[in-house]
Amino acid sequence: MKTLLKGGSVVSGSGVKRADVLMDGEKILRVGRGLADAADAVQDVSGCLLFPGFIDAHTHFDLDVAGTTTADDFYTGSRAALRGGTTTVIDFACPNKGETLHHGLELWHQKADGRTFCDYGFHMTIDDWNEGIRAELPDMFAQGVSSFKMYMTYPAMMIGDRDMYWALKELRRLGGICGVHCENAGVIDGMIAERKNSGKLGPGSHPVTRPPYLEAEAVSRLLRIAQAADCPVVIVHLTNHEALKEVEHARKRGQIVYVETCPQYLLLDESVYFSDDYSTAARYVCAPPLREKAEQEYLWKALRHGSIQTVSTDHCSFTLAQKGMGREDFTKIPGGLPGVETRGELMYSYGVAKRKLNAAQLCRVLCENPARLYGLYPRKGLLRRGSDADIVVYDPKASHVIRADDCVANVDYNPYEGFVTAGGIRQVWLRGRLAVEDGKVLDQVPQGKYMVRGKNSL
Ligand code: DUC
Ligand code: ZN
Repeated sequence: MKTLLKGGSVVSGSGVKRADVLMDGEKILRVGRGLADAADAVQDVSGCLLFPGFIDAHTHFDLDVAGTTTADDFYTGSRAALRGGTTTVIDFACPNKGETLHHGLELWHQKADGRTFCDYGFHMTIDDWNEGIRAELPDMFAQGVSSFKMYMTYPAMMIGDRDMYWALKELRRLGGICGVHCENAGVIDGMIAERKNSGKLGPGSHPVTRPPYLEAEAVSRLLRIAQAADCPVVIVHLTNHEALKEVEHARKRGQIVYVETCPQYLLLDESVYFSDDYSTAARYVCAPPLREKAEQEYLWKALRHGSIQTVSTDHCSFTLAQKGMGREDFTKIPGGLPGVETRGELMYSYGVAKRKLNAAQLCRVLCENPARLYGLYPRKGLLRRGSDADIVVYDPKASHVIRADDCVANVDYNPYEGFVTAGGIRQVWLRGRLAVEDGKVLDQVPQGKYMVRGKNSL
């Protein structure tokens, strides 16, 4: 079955050009003009932009956090992703300390296989370092896991400087890439204890105890460790200009450093934590926290200049009832925000329509760069002959208001409630099948495939 999307403009990381797209089964057969004769079915997408399916390289579905489990599992989270134009997610497999990487991978396959509406892959969390884990790494690559994650905070997952150094050295040898959560755990612990001792237990203490300079310190330390290991790294969910400065220093020294940020750091700010209403404040608790409003423009500028390469969501959703767990103690609020359903429209609306990010730059940060960085390119991340026919048909003339009630993620609030979009997603095609139309997920049964990923080519 050959389907033609006719009359649109195809967006790539290098520009926008008028072209039709002919799909044949799961793949793109041709991109060009005058292809109608070859098609069995034609869809008129005049006036629309055709993006490669968005890739969200940072989700947490079905993850146990702070004594509870994320509201979205692979079924609900990936359905929300697809509705938001994300045709591939890369989630973080997370073995507990003491467990093997293979156990973590098997567990994540159990959570995701047959239950995921979009295509998916896994990063592997390294929260221990020993000869057993070293020996497991080659088989991770063989099983399509070419990217890893380490934490410099959270006692359950953090790994010390020495082990991080050894792990990075080994990843360098094997050609892997590692994302790192950068915050200074020790000083944050000290600040939390002080806050608790003085009886300041509300959500307003959350940003105060995780200041931006302690993120910058961890970025700086990580980058020196990466220098010692001679290994490229990814700073995940970077939030502020001091942390960016540390990245610039390392790049000047000749290091390869990739940076990810998230819509919440581009569009929301810390003022929400100081609301008198607990529920209003708690719903925004995530780590690192939202920052001062002034930080947003630094991040947008870095996106325009290409010093930030990817925008992912860190989707880690909890219902308001779950967020209620920290009413007496802010450290018990499960950390994380939903975002997988709204990233594409928000980034177009507030980046392209309002902040001089152009469509090609948007394509780079949502599609092409994550595809290259995480070994999915050229199967994903671009629209050309032979690539998967994952396509977002974006109508720049549409507009709607973001409302939790309209969303399908399994969560009863939306951090972007009331935000107005510039344009909207009209259709989402997943490997040649129309999967979403006008906000409705058409697939009744999960169709997502596990992606065996190769190595970084960014
Ligand atoms: N930060 C969060 O807020 N939640 C999940 C993991 C993370 O790093
Ligand atoms: Zn995360």
